[in-house]
Amino acid sequence: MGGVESQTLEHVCDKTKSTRHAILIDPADQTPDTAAKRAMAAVAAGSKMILVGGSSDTDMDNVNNTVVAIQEALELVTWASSQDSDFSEEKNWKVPVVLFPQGAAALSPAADAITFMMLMNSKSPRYLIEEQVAGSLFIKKAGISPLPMGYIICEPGGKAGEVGQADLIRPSETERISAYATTAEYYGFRIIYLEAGSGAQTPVSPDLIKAARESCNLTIVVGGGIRDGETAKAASDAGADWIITGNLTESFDNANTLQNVLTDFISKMND
Ligand code: 1GP
Repeated sequence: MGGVESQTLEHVCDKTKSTRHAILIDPADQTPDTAAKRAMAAVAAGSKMILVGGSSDTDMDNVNNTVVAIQEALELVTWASSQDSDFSEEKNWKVPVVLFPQGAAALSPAADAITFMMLMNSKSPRYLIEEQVAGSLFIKKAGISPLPMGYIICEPGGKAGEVGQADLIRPSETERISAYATTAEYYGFRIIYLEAGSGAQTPVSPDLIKAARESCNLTIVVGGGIRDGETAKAASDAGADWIITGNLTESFDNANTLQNVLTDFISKMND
């Protein structure tokens, strides 16, 4: 494991930062070019990670083409800004591009890292261990950094819950989420991702986030149905370290509009 790999894990698990925002780009929903434009707008707004993945219709081709397009755009703008006399670390464009895969058949060697996850409340061995075993040697060969993560799907769960055959966590099941968070820590995972499902009508409840926060020292990622800064702030106050938005990012075609929306989102989230 080289220095570059562990840098992404350090970046993601950096506890000195206030809650950070990341976007999720689904390669099945947009062309690589549009994905790259949206990623640039998000980074300009202050997003600190780009996740690439989806629950269905992703494959090696569309995932790789999307990751490559985003990496090229980031490299170009990083180089351009380093030529600028105002260049400072605060304006650092090189945020990690991280795979958030549906399985072993949708990976890209061009990614910096991968959420190497166990869908902890899946009823299927496929999502608990089999896809991970199937993808492990590809990940090793490509030199992609694995980010050890417990993925926990809460109600309503959406497509991720259906595809992953999850035994969903209900909003009142605080003890259950505490047990999952504790188990994730005991397994040596560094991150847990509390997922309500993309496009969820209700996001993961602050009570569940708080219960997870009080049960472990892991980095907590929260996503699914978060569309505004106020909702993100409630999740942040409850203990989330990262807020992910997918649909929100994909609802704007104009890069400037998207940048303004996300700038406002991040500012309200950290208010
Ligand atoms: C899905 O949590 C993410 O895995 C993002 O959800 O598309 O609802 O923002 P949204």
